[in-house]
Amino acid sequence: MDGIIIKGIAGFYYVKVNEEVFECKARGKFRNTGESPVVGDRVRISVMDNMKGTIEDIYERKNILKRPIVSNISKAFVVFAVKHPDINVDLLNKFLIQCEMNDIDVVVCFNKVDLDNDYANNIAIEMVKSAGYDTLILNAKEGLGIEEIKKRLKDNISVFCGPSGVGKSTILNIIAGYEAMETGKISDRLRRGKHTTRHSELLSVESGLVVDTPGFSNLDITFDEKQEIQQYFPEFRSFIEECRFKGCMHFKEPSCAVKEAVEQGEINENRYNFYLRLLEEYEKGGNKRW
Ligand SMILES: Nc1nc2c(ncn2[C@@H]2O[C@H](COP(=O)(O)OP(=O)(O)OP(=O)(O)O)[C@@H](O)[C@H]2O)c(=O)[nH]1
Ligand SMILES: [Mg+2]
Ligand SMILES: [Zn+2]
Repeated sequence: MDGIIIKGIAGFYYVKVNEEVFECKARGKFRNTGESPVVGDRVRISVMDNMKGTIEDIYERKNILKRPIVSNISKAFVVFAVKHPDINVDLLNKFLIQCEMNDIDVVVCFNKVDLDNDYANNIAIEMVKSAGYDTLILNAKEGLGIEEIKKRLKDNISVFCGPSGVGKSTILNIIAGYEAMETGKISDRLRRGKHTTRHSELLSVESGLVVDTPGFSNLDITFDEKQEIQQYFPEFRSFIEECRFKGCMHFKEPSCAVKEAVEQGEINENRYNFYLRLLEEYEKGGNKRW
């Protein structure tokens, strides 16, 4: 039978097959190959009795995220609050880059609009929309935007990510219909340490699977080569072909269609400046880390 690992605790893997969950051990061969099953893996299992089984094979992964370790993510809900905490635009851009690198579909959620009457003029929202990302406005406390999230969960393995305190777990609990995740004060007080010590679990919601993550205040991203960076800016794509020079880095080259698009306001300036900073950091850092 084929299924998906939704939880792993102390050497046991819980594998969902249709609506049933089997408690499985991994075959010894995985220990030898160093390939260990992770949450999100699509696996082939053999079943004994009592809903117990053995993982025989792990199918090839589409991607694998490190924090938390989850594979085969198809959609990311990148959640920020318009206020409390304020938006860290660099961090938001880093989340977007990370999703592009892993071939993950992005939905950017701006939560807590009840705290800011002027959110319509928020430059971060404007920036994300202009880059072409699916963007949702939320007030999780009042349930605003929740239906839009539900629609997007269907048939995906999704991840909720973003800084601490923006409302990720609050949103997930509303969708799950029960307190699947702890929220608020406790989570705020203990911050990151709290979730990282716990196992991650895929929750079944709206005919999809979803995993909550602890809030990150920073992300490490590394690039293998400089030319790669521009690929992670989807709004550059249609212009890149128009640049005069093949291999244009859209920096100082003449007749660069990307730079022209920035001047014309067709590419958001903050995004372009962020791109330039990535280039600069890449060239500086011998370890290609920023
Ligand atoms: N005003 C307002 N507060 C909200 C809204 N959504 C969530 N909150 C509050 O924000 C606080 C943090 O919410 P959580 O859901 O715990 O945030 P989180 O993103 O899961 O945080 P971490 O688990 O630390 O990463 C809680 O006190 C929530 O009640 C909203 O739409 N408006
Ligand atoms: Mg949380
Ligand atoms: Zn160019």
